Amino acid sequence: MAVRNSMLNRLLSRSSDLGVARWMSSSSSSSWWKSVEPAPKDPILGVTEAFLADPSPDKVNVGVGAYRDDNGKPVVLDCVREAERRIAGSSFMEYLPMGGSVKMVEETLKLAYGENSELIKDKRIAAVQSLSGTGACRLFADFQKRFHPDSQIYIPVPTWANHHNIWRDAHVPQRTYHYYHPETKGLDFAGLMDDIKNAPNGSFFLLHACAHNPTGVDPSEEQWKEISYQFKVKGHFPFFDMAYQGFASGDPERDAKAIRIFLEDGHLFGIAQSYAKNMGLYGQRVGCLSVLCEDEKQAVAVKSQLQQLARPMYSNPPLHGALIVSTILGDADLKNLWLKEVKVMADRIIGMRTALQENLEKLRSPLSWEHITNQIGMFCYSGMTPEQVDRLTNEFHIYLTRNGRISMAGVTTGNVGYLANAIHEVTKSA
Ligand code: KET
Repeated sequence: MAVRNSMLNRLLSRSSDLGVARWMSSSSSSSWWKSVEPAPKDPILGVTEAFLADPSPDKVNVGVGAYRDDNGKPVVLDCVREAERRIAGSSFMEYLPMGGSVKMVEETLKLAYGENSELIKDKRIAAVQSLSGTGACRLFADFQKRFHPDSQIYIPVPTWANHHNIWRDAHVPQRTYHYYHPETKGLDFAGLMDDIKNAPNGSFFLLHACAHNPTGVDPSEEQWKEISYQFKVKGHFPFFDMAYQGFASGDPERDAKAIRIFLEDGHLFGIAQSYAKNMGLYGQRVGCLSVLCEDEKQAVAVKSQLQQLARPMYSNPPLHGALIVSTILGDADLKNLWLKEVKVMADRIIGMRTALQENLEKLRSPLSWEHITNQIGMFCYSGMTPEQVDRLTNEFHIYLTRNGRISMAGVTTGNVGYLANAIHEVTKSA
């Protein structure tokens, strides 16, 4: 018996040797990924990579939408520091449920749907903790594909570049709708309304809830009402990406206005929320995807399906950021401190808009820069061409995306003069 076993083993090991030899001769050892070309640089995060690699002491990063204080330093909010202090003793390291922290999700829904929302009480909202705003969008895109496999998504022109990647990777075909008017540097409201009307009934639309990225142009309250009305007529499904709640006006409640208008009109919709910007929790990857349903039964079903999408992707979301958020929002004093700190961030940005515009005017720029203060949120969509942006980077070490978007969060008292001068240099003969 022992002899037979050892013979069998020898045979087996020889046959696997032969298998390896055959594989090695048919394909050189480097062949597995031979067809893989380097991916193109990400238009936003690639800018940070280039900035970090530049040794110049003058360099300025106004690329990625990440808040900096007036010394150009990243900020950890005081409310976050205090929450960290309070949870420091916690030794809870277990998995969260697939849908994430129930407490965090509950508090997050109140921010979007309203503190005393009947919909929350009636349990009509299917909601799960997501990997920040990106993860919420992606989970929704996958959900859309699974349950409306033939649907498309209408995306504004322009939009956050990653929206295209997200719905592409979820295999949802993309259509676009008019949004920004390059001449007026404002909203192309007529074009937007036409596209809403001309889309097939029951289309999915991606809307930026506030502080549109990259344009900084939002519809007015009246315009939102008209948009909502037309969505109702057409039976479209609105999906709100709300990555900047609080960054438009300084008040998260005011920044939820568009959502509240759609709520009043009785829409069913989805929302992606993120704490990256408004709580400065960028790297914690904490956010929420919610889908408003007809009733509790539907919400239970939808939530279970969202969880089923999450399970094979990342199983369950991370704990720490969720704990920070629920600690802050679950405590009246900490929540008030957060609201004050959001306002400080938004106000600093608004101040920098004025400073940048005034500096350009002082330089007697032949162009109008009024749009810098008309636009809101983290970004200024400057109107500079990709070639002008290249000159800013190559000659002045100023880093921004090639669509001319300036992250106002990276502008400071110390660099605004340098930035204005460089912008003037590359645009004055335009
Ligand atoms: N939506 C929009 C509109 C958005 O601008 C961002 C981030 C996100 C979602 C995702 O953020 P998250 O960190 O996943 O919660 N925008 C900035 C950073 C990035 O590109 O990832 C940016 O535009 O610079």
